[in-house]
Amino acid sequence: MKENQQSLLLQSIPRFPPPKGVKLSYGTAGFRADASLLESTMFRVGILAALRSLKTGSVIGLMITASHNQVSDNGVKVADPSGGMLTQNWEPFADDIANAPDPHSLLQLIIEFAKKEEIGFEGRQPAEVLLGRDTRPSGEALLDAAKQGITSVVGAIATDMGVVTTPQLHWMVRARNRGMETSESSYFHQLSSSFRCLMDLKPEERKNNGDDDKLVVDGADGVGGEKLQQFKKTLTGLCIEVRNQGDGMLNEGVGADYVQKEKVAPRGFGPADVGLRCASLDGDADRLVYFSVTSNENNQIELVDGDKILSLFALFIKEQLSILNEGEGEKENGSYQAHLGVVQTAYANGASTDYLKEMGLEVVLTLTGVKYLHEKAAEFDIGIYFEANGHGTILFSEAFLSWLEATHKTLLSTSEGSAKQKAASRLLAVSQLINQAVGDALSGVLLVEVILQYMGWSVHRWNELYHDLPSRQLKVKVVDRSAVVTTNAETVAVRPIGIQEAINAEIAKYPRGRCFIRPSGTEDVVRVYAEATTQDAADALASSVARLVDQCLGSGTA
Ligand code: G16
Repeated sequence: MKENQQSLLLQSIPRFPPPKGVKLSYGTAGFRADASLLESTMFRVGILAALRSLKTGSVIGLMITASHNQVSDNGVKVADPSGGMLTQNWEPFADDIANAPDPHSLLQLIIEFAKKEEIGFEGRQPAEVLLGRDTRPSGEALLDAAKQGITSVVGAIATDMGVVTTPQLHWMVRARNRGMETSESSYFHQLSSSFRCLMDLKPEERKNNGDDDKLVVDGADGVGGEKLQQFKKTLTGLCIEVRNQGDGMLNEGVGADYVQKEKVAPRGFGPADVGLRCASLDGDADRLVYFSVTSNENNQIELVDGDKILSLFALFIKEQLSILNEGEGEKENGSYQAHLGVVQTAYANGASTDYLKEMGLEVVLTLTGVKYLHEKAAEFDIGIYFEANGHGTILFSEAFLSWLEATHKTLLSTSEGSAKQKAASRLLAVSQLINQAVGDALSGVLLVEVILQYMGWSVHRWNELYHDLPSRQLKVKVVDRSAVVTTNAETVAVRPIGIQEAINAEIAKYPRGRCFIRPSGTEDVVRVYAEATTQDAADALASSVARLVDQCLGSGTA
């Protein structure tokens, strides 16, 4: 590293001292903590993002958000050149620099890492980082810290994309690195034109789904609500009412995380909405769940979670693939047996996994965190991944897309208007509509809506695909959540020693009981998930295991 680079870093590093006595870790989705603790982390992640840009010769993204967490928290996620999450190989470096205690040790870490990664500081192309933030009040100051980190790498450019959803920023990074327009209007244009294309390809006879025409969306009082309100004006063929657009407290009794975990309607929804088709976004609009209010009392809902969204998408894609493959021997551009697979986590409802397997699909389980699911889904020609919490998307391989484009072109000239040509058009439109970089609630809403119209289904019909096993999720505040260590895709706790045996003894009391614990990577808690044949049994199993965790690791009050 040249002297001018070292002295630039040495000038700026002391302006952002790390908070004392705090150990941060690049968890499930980047760094997350109380916003007051994060200035130095933002600055340091800014440096990391600029180094990643130099290393890859591409534009990198830095998103300031704490997604579903309370408004006083904030965080940062880094997007790699593909628009996906930061490569996991760099996470240990992120942890090291976030926790380096003084300017000298931080500089040393950067010098050594740059040497190990062979990062040239004098390349022809300067580093460039696209920055985005959600609506949290702490975002602006943290953005400034991140910019200062980026520009302490010689020549690096920090491009502020303003207040955006997390998936928008990931989309912009991907678009930019593919030589496409990165503006918000081009993002909206891509979504609305592919949505229109899918709407135009709806079978005539299936146009009425029996639901009220209107979709009511809970915007979590975050950036997603704001953006949807703006975007819906450009959409035709869909009537959307957005509530919780930002006047109330972010994520407080609203949002996909609240609706999915508590299984109740969010703030602003009530008896007048019974039976309506509703959806809820999370704080940075990378998660989506559907619901309908079922009862005037206690805000009860019928929840249609990420597992059901996955099932709906899988059904639709499978149907289009089988139309395309009809008529052996007369395939255009040679045959292509697309390898379709789905990816879930241990939180997936057991009934959903059974259903997907019955459909003949290959189902893979990974650790919690889209970075793991995304990686697995990318191994398929078409990989559909969803967490039960509503975070997911559909990935199309380049090889499959090239074949599909060529096939579509041939079909247009030989049999325009045929079922096969329409199926190819639909699949191409889905690959444009659904965010290829990361789970995206806005594009997810549009795809769900168009598939429901295609199937002629109401939200209730969709929910009837299979019946969820009753489940309950709880969180337990503990002294040190890293004391919980898991294996087998987080279904078995190997530490604290003996806790899994105690959990097994509880599970054995309930027919079809299933339960696991894992440390959260975004909140300072241990999560408990339980499933059983009745809601009372799932609740009882979750509570008894939460008590075990509390006795073992917490304050002993749960
Ligand atoms: C993030 C991750 C998700 C994960 C969720 C909860 O979501 O992107 O993959 O499921 O955190 O993680 P944990 O259980 O480790 O706290 P978001 O929407 O908060 O960014």
